[in-house]
Amino acid sequence: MDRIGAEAAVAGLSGWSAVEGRDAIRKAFQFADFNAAWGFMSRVALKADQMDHHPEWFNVYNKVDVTLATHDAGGVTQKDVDLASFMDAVAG
Ligand code: H2B
Repeated sequence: MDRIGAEAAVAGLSGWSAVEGRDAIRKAFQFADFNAAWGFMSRVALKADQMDHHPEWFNVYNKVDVTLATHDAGGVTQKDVDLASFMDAVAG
């Protein structure tokens, strides 16, 4: 899959930003509590596995910090935009 780059990717997304020093995008999600954060992660995990496209993420209680890049492409592709859009829809 072709690289589109972080800047182009975030232009069409809400709340996502380009990571410094690497072609990747990130967003900090915040939920009401751990239950809501884990529910989000569970739904995203199933989708990510279906897509064979997996997030880098870090969870502390109600916060989930997500970084997306396509490792095979060495940067951001449409797959990252698609997964980011899914995450935004699931997060509500
Ligand atoms: N996830 C992400 N984010 N980027 C990839 O390039 C990628 C992946 N490649 N998940 C997949 C798995 C690949 O390693 C397997 C072998 O299909």
